[in-house]
Amino acid sequence: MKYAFSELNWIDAYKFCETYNATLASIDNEEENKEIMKVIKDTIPHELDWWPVWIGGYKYNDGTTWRWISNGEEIRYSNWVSDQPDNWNNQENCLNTRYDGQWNDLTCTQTHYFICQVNESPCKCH
Ligand SMILES: [Ca+2]
Repeated sequence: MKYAFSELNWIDAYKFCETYNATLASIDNEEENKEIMKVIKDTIPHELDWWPVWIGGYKYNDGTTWRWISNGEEIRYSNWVSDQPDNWNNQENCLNTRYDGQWNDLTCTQTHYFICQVNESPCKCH
């Protein structure tokens, strides 16, 4: 299950999700990307197609690898805008998606809507 919430910076959005035993949403395939687009369309007020929405991707310390905060795994499926990620001003380390389902890297301190993901299973039994 995925839910959208109001505007926070990336790390505060992550902490907010955690207080509900959730995490910032991850996207592993096109189907899940469409699911996130639907959550955005259904729940987040928007005026422009590029309205950013935080999801759970972040750039790892090596400066190039992107990972999901939900499980620490490297991002495999991606749907970047054609000229992204551009690491604009050398400070864009957090992942957002948009109304049109395309991704961009942005500065983590920006405040945006965000999407929490509640895991189906109550425990990760490993
Ligand atoms: Ca960017």
